Amino acid sequence: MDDGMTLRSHLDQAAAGLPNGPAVADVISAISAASIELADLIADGPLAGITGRFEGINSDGDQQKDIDLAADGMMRRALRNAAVAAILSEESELPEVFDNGAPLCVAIDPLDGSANLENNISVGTIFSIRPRGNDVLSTFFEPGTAQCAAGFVVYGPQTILVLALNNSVETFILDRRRREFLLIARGVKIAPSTPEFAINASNHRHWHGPVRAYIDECLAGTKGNGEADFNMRWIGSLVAEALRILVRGGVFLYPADARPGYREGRLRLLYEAHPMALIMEWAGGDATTGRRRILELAARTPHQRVPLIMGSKRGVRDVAAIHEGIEPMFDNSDAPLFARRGLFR
Ligand code: FBP
Repeated sequence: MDDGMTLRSHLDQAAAGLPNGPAVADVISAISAASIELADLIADGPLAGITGRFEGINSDGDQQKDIDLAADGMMRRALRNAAVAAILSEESELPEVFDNGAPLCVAIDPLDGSANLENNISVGTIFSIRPRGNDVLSTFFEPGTAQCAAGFVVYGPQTILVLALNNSVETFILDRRRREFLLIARGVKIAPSTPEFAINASNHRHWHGPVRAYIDECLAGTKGNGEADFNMRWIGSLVAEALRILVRGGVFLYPADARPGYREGRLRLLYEAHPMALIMEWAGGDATTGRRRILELAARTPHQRVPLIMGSKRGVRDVAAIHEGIEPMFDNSDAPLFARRGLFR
C-alpha cells in the first residue's frame, strides 16, 4: 500500500493547477461518494430489495435491471450538486443539461456489466470528464483527447477506484469502516509486454480476418512463430479486465464482428472506450480500434459503439500491425491469413 493518503487529499494536490482544478476534484469526489453508496447496495443485493429484476429496455435496446436504474439515480443525484453542465448516462437516450454555466461535462456508465451480478462477479462504474465547450451538448462530440480526467470503480471482493488525472493513474481502495477511498498505488504503469489476451472466443467465427489472425497466432504460441505461449482470460466485465491489465499487463479485445448489431463492436465510445483509452495511455499502455487511436475518435451519436483493443503497448501494437498487413477486403475471409503476414516474423 502507498501512504494511505485519502482520495480527497490526492484530489486537492493532483487537481491544483489544472484548468478548472477544484471543479474537477469536486466532480470526482461526487462520483466516489455515490460509488460508496452503490458498493453497499451491490453488496446487500436481495437484502436491499435488489433482485436483478428486469425493469425495461433503454433507448439503445439494452435490458435495464433494477440495479442499473438505482445506480443511474445515485450518480445523477451526486452530480447534480457538482460543477456539471451536462451528463450523458448509458441509461438515457440523450444528455441531460444540469447547469449551462458549469465548467464540466460527464459521460458515465453508472453500472457496467450488471448481468454479472447474478453470479457475484465484479461490476463497475466508468466515467469520463471533459471541459464544457461553448455549446454544452456538442462537448460530447469532441475527440477523446478533450477529456481532462477519467476513471472507473470496480465493485468486487474489494471496491477499487482507478483514476486518471493530471497525466497519471492512481488506484484507491475503499476503506469500508472509514467510508473513504485510500491511495494504494501511485503512477501505475502497465507492463509493456505480457503474453496474455482477453476476448470472448465464442465469437471466433464472426471475427474479421485481422482479429482472427492475431488470436490464432497467440494460440499457436511457440509452436507457431511466436516468442511466447499466451495465457487467456475472459471475465466478461470491462472494469475487471481493465484492472487486470493495469496490474499485470496483457491485451483486451472487443472487436467489431459480423453479427448483426456488432458492426462497430459492442462497447460505447463516450463512456467506455474513451475513458479506458485515457487510463491506458496515461499508464503507458495503448488503445486502438485496430486501425485508429481511440482518443482521436469523436462520437457521431451519444451511444455510438466502437471496437476496443487496449492494454500493453506491445500487444496493442501487434494487433494494429496485423490490421495494417491485412487489407480490409480480407476481413471475414475464411482463408488462413498467417501466410500474408506473421505477427512474430
Ligand atoms: P453493457 O454495457 O451492456 O453493460 O455490457 C458491457 C459488458 O458487460 C462489458 O463489461 C463486457 O466487456 C462485455 O459487455 C461482455 O460482452 P459479451 O457478453 O459479449 O462477452
